[in-house]
Amino acid sequence: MRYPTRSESIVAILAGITAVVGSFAMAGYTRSFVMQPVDDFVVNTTPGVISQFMIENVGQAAHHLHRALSVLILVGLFGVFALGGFAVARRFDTAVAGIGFAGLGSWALTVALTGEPVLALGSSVPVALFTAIGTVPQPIEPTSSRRRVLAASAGAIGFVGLGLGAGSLLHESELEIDEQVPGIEGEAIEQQFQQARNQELDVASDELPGLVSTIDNFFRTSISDFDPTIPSEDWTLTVTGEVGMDTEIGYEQLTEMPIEHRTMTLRCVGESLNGKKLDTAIWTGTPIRSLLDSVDPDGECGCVMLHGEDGYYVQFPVDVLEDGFLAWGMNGQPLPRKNGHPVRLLVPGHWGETNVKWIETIELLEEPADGYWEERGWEGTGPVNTVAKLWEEGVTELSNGRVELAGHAYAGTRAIESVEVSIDGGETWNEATLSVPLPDEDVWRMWRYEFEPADSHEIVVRATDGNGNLQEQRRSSPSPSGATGWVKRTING
Ligand SMILES: Nc1nc2c(c(=O)[nH]1)N[C@H]1C(S)=C(S)[C@@H](COP(=O)(O)O)O[C@H]1N2
Ligand SMILES: [Mo]
Repeated sequence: MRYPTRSESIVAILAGITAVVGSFAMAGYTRSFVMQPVDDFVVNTTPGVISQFMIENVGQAAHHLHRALSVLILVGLFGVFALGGFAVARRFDTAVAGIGFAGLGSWALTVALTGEPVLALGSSVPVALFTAIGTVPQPIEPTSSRRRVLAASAGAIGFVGLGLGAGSLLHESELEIDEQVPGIEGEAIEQQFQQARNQELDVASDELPGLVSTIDNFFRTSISDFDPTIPSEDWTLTVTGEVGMDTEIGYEQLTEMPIEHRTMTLRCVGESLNGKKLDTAIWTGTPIRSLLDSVDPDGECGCVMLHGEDGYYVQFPVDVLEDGFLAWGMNGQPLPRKNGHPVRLLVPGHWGETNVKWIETIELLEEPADGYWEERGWEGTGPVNTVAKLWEEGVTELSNGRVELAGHAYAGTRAIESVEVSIDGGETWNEATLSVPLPDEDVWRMWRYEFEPADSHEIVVRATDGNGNLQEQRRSSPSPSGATGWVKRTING
């Protein structure tokens, strides 16, 4: 054995890069892309303390870090196959053996990772090609060796450009949802939209969401960067575990059940106090209760583990699940992929993590067990904390010189009773105007307050829930069980 030469190393890296791009060209940014299992592995094996730190301090940019690391790992793995190919070619003195080794090896690796034998050609062909480039007999003159590396680099750059283009263009339509979905149109949902529009507070800012968030703006929290693509005809929900016999329901059966539209708010336990992982949509679906008829809720622990097709799982009491809702429509559209297409669970009043997307299994448990986030130190399966938000876009200087403050407040099924605003750092408090509550049991309300500014103001907002409990004043971080404290914002007059 000898160390690879510098030009061999460069060609191997190029092989690695083009292999990842080739897989992307074949699969797009789907769960068949070779990056998915590696990225999920990186994310899932990151210790809880680190992911908690990243979620709270780095935020969205942290995603670029794990993506970059995943690509790096893959470039390394495929590169090693190319280097192995060079070694095999030397050992047996034939390029074909080396090319075969590198090509077959990287094909097998890709199939093992993705389970897609045909799409795996996307990564293995480039590795074989670059191994071929690297195994043609070394020219005697160093300049021509350099020229070869240059040509390989130019080829790789061209390949990367084409591959990235193909990957994003060719698979665009696969990622779109082109399905007829029962019950999402009609009078009932129109009326619900109309009511939400009518009851929205009239605020000066047009950036501030109304009572219903748009699908594009609705936050997304998912353990995987890669949303599952599940055609609704392939979807089933299985109830299993301590239930005697497993039951299974398909999409058609589900959507034949009584259809309801529910306006519901979701909030992620991981968001900062004044964060934006709080949104509301009008969901179309059916209550889950009748599906659980055959289930004995008084089993040993009275708890269930729910599983999503992306490998996500969360555990909470059956009693809580019984009030749940299975949704296949969102704002009059088929449920989008990012929000759980074709079917997700919605649990009234509980933290976002209980609302399993791409739901596939309900497992009745003998004993309680930790869900995905609980294994990582969170305690986010209970009812949400009360919060009144004052986002950046909620502060507007009006043309008459007054300042308008507006925002949203949420307390799950306890509902919002009142919102108070202080413009003097909490010395004195004023009642904000609230939007008329929507009839649904788990929705936010909008609030608005206007004042005459003088110098600078420390604004503080706080909500009281329907039980008469004031929002917790003590500040705490999102982990483990949701941020507490009152939102403050300084305004310079
Ligand atoms: N299958 C699955 N369901 C999931 C998650 C996930 O990663 N996978 N994330 C949960 C979390 S932590 C939250 S806050 C909500 C977010 O729902 P949204 O992405 O539709 O806003 O989905 C929950 N359901
Ligand atoms: Mo969450």
